[in-house]
Amino acid sequence: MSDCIFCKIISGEIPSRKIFEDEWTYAFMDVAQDVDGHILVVPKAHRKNILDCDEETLAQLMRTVKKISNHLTEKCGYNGVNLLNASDESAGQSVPHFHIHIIPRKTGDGIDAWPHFDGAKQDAETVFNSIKMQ
Ligand code: DGP
Repeated sequence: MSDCIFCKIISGEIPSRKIFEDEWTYAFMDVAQDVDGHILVVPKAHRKNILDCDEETLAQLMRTVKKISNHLTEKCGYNGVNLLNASDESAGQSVPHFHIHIIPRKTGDGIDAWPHFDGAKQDAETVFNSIKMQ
């Protein structure tokens, strides 16, 4: 997509710190500098988020996420990762090109990468009945 920041990063029109690239996917350092090693993994094909992403593209994206996660833990001294994604503006997505955030983690690093919720507003049974699939 011509006006998409991440499409421009993939094509090289906007520079990036590339971590990995294959036929399907591109991974690069997030510009935020909010935590050490913050990486974004994106499909080369423009998809907005998980909701419009076809299964093959999604499978390739997650394959790269795993490859990088294993690289971080096996070669770079990290113990684990947080994987984060916002799909839709309602969920906080700010760049409308599908991306998985990888946050590399070390035991005892003190990083708080888990969202803090305010508590459920409805009882669990009501919500369960409205969202169950079968
Ligand atoms: P999200 O809020 O989940 O849609 O995350 C979007 C991320 O994209 C955010 O952490 C900052 C990052 N980002 C935005 N513009 C650029 C850019 O031009 N270059 C890089 N490397 N990252 C960007």
